[in-house]
Amino acid sequence: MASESKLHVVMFPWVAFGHMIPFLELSKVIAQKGHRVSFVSTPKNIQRLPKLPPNFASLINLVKIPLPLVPNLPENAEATMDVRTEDMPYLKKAFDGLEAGLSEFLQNSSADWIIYDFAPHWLPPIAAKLGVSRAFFSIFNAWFISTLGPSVSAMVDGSDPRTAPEHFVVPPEWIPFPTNLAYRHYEINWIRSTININASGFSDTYRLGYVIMGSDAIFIRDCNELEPLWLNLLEELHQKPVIPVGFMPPPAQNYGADKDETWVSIREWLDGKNKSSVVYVALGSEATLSQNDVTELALGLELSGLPFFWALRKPPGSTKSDSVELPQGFLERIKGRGLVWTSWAPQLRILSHDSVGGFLTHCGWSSTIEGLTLGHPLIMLPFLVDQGLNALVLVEKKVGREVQRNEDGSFTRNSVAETLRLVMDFDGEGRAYRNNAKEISEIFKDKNRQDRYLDQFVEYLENQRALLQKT
Ligand SMILES: *[C@@H]1O[C@H](CO)[C@@H](O)[C@H](O)[C@H]1NC(C)=O
Ligand SMILES: *[C@@H]1O[C@H](CO)[C@@H](O)[C@H](O)[C@H]1NC(C)=O
Ligand SMILES: CC(=O)N[C@H]1CO[C@H](CO)[C@@H](O)[C@@H]1O
Repeated sequence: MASESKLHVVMFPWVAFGHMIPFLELSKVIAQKGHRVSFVSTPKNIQRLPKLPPNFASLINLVKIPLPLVPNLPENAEATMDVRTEDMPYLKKAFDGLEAGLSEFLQNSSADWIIYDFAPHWLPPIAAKLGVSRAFFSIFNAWFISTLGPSVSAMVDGSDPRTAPEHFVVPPEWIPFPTNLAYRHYEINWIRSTININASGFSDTYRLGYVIMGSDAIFIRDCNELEPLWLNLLEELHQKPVIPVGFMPPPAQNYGADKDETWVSIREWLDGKNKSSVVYVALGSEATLSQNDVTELALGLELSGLPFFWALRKPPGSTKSDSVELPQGFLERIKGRGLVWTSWAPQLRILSHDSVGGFLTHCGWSSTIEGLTLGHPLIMLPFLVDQGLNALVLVEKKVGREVQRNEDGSFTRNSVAETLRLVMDFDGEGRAYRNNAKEISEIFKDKNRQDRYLDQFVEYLENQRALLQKT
């Protein structure tokens, strides 16, 4: 490619590792096609990113902009993993303070494109004034974004009665095709935290609506082979081109090094188990489980009689006084059969081990993609906004079962154990889930198809920019 047609693309993710990692993966895709990338975040976040392979080091410029201090935000907190759920609004407020630093950077960078996340509602007008093309990159799928509001103006305005939290218990009426996608009553508080204005001064839907409104395009981690109606709907609702980038299945190098000490000890444990017998249990890094949740989940795993590997990290920013405890005697009773792992766990490595045969997951979109890429049936236990909707779609696709919750949202050890047994059964229902998960994994791991999405995405960046520069 001629050097004058090289693009300079600026990437600006929200400060959560679940967002920064897919933004970084997308940066590599752009850089691989010979374009220049500036990846912008705060110093401590840049420092904690996985190391770039040497061939990318000169193509991806890691740009550090210091996070301003705001009252109530714990010292040194720069990412969601550093703060408790209730402190999240202060992190968003600090994030908004990156405006001055990023503007200065953009003024000086002669960027062609800036690709950003849902949070920086102030950014599109700044970029537009500088003549930089703009896109929102959604790490969430099309059904979640489409159900948040009938239009960008409704999302920004917030006064449309159809977008009041109570209305989300039935499928939104702006969805023109039959669907069962709606929040359960106990999930209303999850959606409330997305819709309500918070200490950051803006609701998440306001942020998202504004960001989409000011964008030239929406890039999204989704693809036509799974649920095509929602991608078309998203385009219609928001009147913006929607370009799916595919699932971006995790690359092999993310599986961790073979000789890595953590992995070696986990692998040895897994090697001692029968094929497809182990349940991998991980509920994501964002949800804060209550003491009751942890107790019932633990006792449910115990009751199931199944071998399990439980990646159980302390909730973000937790102190000794608010940390949760495993039931008394639990660790001794499950010794040999189950393993509770309290530090970082190489999820992809574990999921790809032969002994693992099922995934007890919160149904976050990234984890869902990882589980299904490896063809595992799912035991679903959602905890946050988009996760409940993901579970509904996955239940309909019969790739697993959701743990039944009571009306108040609590769940019991018995419902955990029963769901585990049904999904992990080698015969009957379990066999069907396993086969369906294997079948659907073909879409996720079809490298040609997924590469085609990424090629088309980069072509879009190139062609649109060329068009804009001509006019
Ligand atoms: C702008 O770019 C010039 C030349 O690369 C550099 O010397 C200057 O420090 C930059 N200013 C800012 C604010 O980044
Ligand atoms: C593996 O399966 C066999 C046959 O069902 C069983 O006897 C054995 O105890 C299992 N091994 C482990 C480690 O669970
Ligand atoms: C500081 C503040 O306003 N926090 C609120 C943010 O939103 C959640 C969910 O609606 C409330 O529970 C908090 O009190």
